[in-house]
Amino acid sequence: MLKALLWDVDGTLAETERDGHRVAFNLAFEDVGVPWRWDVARYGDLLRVAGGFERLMRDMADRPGAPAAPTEREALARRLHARKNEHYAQIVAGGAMSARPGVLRLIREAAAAGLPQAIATTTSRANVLALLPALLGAGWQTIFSTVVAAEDAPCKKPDPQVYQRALAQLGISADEAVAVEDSAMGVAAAGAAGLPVIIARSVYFAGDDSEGSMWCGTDLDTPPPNGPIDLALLTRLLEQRRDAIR
Ligand code: XBP
Ligand code: MG
Repeated sequence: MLKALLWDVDGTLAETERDGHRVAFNLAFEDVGVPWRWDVARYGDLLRVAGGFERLMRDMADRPGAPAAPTEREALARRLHARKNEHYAQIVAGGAMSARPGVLRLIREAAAAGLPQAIATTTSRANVLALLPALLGAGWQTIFSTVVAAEDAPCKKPDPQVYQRALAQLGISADEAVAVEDSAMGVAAAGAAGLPVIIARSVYFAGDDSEGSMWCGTDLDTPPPNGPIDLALLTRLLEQRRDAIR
């Protein structure tokens, strides 16, 4: 029986990477007075590194203009990351982000059915607290009983820690839940925690393979016969997965 849905945030709920974090990083570069900008393609390459701070450090490793001393480099990355998050909160509060197809429908269907739902993300709690009310209104906290973010699970995806901690808080075993992800890195994290996972591929991960997932589509509103993803289909997918394992 399906007992919970665990939601990834960035790329899954909304196209926050391309239209939120990336734009906010560029505003932070401008604020701090460095001439760097991340275009859509460059940011896509950097997304192979989980975590905004880690992404900055990775980018600086290739930049001749970046500070040479490790302590200075890290201090600059911390400053840029903090500015980025301020801009991100403003962008999101301004209504620039909308939920991806089918996301609000499935969240509401699960809430109406009394199914527990959790957030399991590599981004910070502050970024979750900025995005969720913008997408779902003030009532989002009654829908998501569990929020596990970067501060709670410092080992970032593809490490399974964030999913393991969410499952522990929900008090259920992995095969009773489904994770909703957008990227292969997220699928790896959920899979390593033993969770059945579906993928609604975001723009940056359109080319990722679907290995390890029990369903993969461009979004949750994928038309029949493969979609749309609703609780009835999720329950069927779980049963099929169990039969295949037996
Ligand atoms: C996405 C991430 C995050 C965000 C930026 O996590 O990898 O690093 O890109 O957020 P998920 P921070 O898909 O698990 O939601 O700057 O807070 O890292
Ligand atoms: Mg994601």
